[in-house]
Amino acid sequence: MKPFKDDFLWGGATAANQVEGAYLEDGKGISVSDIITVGSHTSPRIISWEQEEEYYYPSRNAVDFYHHYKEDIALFAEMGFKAYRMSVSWARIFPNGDDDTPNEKGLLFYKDVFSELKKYNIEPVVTISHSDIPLAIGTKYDGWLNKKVIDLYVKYAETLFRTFKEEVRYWIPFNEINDMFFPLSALGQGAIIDKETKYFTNQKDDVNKRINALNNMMIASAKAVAIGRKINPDFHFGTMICHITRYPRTCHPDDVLLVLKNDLYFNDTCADVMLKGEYPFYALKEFERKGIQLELNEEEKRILEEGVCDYYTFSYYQSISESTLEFKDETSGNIMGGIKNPYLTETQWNWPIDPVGLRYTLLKVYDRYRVPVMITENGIGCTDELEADGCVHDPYRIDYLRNHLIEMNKAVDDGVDLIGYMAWGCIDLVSVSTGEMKKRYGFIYVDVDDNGKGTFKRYKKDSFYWYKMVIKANGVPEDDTQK
Ligand code: BGP
Repeated sequence: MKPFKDDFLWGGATAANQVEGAYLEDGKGISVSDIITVGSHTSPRIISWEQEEEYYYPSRNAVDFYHHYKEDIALFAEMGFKAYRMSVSWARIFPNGDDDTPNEKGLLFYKDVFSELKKYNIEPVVTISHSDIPLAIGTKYDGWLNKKVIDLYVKYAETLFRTFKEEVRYWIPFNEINDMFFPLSALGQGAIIDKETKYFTNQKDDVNKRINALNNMMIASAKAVAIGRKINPDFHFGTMICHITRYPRTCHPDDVLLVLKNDLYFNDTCADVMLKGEYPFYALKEFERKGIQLELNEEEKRILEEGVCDYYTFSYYQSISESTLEFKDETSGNIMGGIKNPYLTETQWNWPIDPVGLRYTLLKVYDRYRVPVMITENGIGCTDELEADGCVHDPYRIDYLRNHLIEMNKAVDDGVDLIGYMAWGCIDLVSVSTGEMKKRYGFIYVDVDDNGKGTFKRYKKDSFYWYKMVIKANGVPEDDTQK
């Protein structure tokens, strides 16, 4: 493998609601993620509007990063991380979303996290909103449906920009903003509350509301970007797209067309708006066909044009196959599944494993946008076994990562300007789709189970040593079997 750029940002990624815990500590308000129960691969998570005590709410404790951050960051540093992608919990800074002044203790926590990262020269890559909205924004304002929330977000973002002007250079306004194309994200991302919805994975849906909420999020992002650039011209702002790489299941022209249209609509609409500054024609047409009335005035169009991002980031877990023809076998996946692809294997959670799809995606997005690209999520969720001697042997994770890094390297050789790679869930964390702990992504094992029971002690997995070696070599070495 050819080495990556000298300043390549090797690192890992997490999100506040999946690692921090301490959900009411030091003045934090309740977030939407705090009312969603644990589920499993086969039983859906419940949105518990009354917050019944018999349920377990995994985000409330998560892996207690709030009290372990020094130890965790020291472990990231031991692996040689150059960057750490994390998110700020909005409700830690503005507990109700609309408070007059920010919660100083919340700001102090992140100040401490950033100074700990600085100690080890780890560059923070900060997501401003990663499925972690104060619940009050949902109950009081109807979430992102309400244009007043644009100003609440901008105030929150501006508070972060001013407070952490020196500490943070890389910002991501929203995690996987295009998830809003899927009903699953109405509550978690959009804070759209419908009390008739019980199951997180089966939300009562109104596409018109969801797309307008998304529109407001993109306006808020553009406003924040423009303000941020004035505060510090060295800030970088990245779109963050959940890229569901799609293949036609057959070469029937109808299948090829279906995939092209879905790729444009679901994968490219938001990045087009956030990097090119206007809605693409194909999305406007699709909104019209779906009967969506987009509330976007001339002033807001100008805001979108002025607040464009400057780098492209995306999550990549798998590809899916689609067809207009009947196929019975299905697979699962991040946000959505597809038809089984006979050329691919799958994870325990039935997500297809497709390293070549990562190279394909990198080529596609770089060709389309011609801005630096960062992979901000990639990884495999598996059950791990903690042995009596404190070891975790996870060759399956090493295989997944190795194969993806090899393809990523080929994409760089193809000419893609790739600036960083953040392995998702570099420390075990709560799964979004199932709420489980046993769906583990980390290089670091955390001893806590699906019901929050355990010592919360950290253990290094075999993949910890492997990733350390990869970072040191600035790529996967020829013989990567040595510790
Ligand atoms: C992405 C989210 C992450 C993360 C990941 C893995 O969509 O941005 O927060 O959770 O998916 O998904 P899961 O947790 O369901 O395994």
